Amino acid sequence: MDPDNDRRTFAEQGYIGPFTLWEPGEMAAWWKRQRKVLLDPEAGSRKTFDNPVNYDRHLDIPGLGELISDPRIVRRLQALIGPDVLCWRTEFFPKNPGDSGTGWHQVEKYAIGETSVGMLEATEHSPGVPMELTCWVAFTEAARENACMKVIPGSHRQWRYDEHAPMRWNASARDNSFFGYNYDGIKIDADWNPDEQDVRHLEMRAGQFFIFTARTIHGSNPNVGRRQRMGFAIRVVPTHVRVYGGMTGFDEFGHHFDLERHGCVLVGGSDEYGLNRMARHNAWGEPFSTAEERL
Ligand SMILES: O=C(O)CCC(=O)C(=O)O
Ligand SMILES: [Fe+2]
Repeated sequence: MDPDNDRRTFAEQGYIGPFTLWEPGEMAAWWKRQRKVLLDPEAGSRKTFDNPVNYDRHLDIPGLGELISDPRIVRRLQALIGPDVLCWRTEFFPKNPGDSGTGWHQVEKYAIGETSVGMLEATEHSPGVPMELTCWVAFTEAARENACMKVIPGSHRQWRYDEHAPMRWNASARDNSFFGYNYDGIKIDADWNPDEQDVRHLEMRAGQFFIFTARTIHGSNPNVGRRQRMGFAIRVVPTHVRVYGGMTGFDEFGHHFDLERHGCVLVGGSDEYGLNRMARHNAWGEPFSTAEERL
């Protein structure tokens, strides 16, 4: 791994990777074990959110809590946003055969949902350094026919969508939608459409990951194949970012998410800012560790 090279590539494209974390067989065995816990009602009862989309299961599923501070992931995140890294959210992204793709979208402060208030607020600004990153891990293979991710390299430099414009959730919206949110309606220039020749399809084997800023316009292909695709997004910020500032909950996907038990996990470095409520151990009382502590 060459941090300078990662930074150069990221500056140009708005993402880096894919990289290999595990070989497909290893990932398949690991994911099988995690899925068992995911489906276990006892683990479910320890969930931080009462939520239909399985946000933040790293807070109660030990294997996911370990994954988020895997040094091979965290060192790459640190190359792009500095040594002190908080995981503020994880999300599962399943696509079953027949599911539509995820429509193109672009965000940074995560003002998604019924409000136009961002969930993230940077307290410092350094040119060229993003205030958020996502590491998207392929828990299964994600090929062209089964909903691999797609990006527009370099699109992080220009806003094409106004993430602060309010959007209504529509459960039955499918095409061009982000799980019921239609970003087409919040395009800054309604006539702008991505050029197919600028699109990069990121096919990944099970066990690979890529890292991007959500400012890079991204989405995924429909699943016209026969196998489920499962992605897992690890969302991180540098410690100077305030997460869910002043919010006690939020409404998304027709659901109310109560933040009472939410905490950020330090996955690298240290937190000199103390801006955020922290989760120091998982729902079973086991401590989280940073990438450095694991090396
Ligand atoms: O997995 C997908 O289809 C969408 C993922 C996504 O938009 C994200 O991770 O921000
Ligand atoms: Fe996204």
